[in-house]
Amino acid sequence: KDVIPPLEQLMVEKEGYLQKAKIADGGKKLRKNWSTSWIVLSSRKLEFYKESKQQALSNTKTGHKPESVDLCGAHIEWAKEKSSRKNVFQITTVSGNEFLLQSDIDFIILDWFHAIKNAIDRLPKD
Ligand code: I3P
Repeated sequence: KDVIPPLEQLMVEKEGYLQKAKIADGGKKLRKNWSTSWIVLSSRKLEFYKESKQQALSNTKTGHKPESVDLCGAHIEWAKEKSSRKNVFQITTVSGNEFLLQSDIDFIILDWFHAIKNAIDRLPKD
């Protein structure tokens, strides 16, 4: 019998591990706390999983949901001044959530920056 994957999985554009810190929620500043996150980019959203991909997949089956970020109207910019780390960019959502993403490996962070920027630029602004 064929297994039909959920539509979201068919639209995945990029996935991988990055360092992530959420620094604001609904405009309210949060204490910065870096952690490794499994990140999945599809056409209009980013999903952050706290766990490994394997763990994330099995958790999805049990109804556990990742943090989901709506890219419609979102902003992305390099954020050198927001961290002592290298290769940091920030995503700001319409709802006022702010995330920093980081990798020590230059080409990895560049690929992610351009993939997310392209996704945002293709979407309607509101
Ligand atoms: C923070 C922690 C972060 C650091 C942040 C510190 O301390 O060391 O790693 O951010 O710097 O405040 P704590 O764990 O006590 O909250 P970077 O690694 O991005 O520099 P910041 O306050 O200058 O953002």
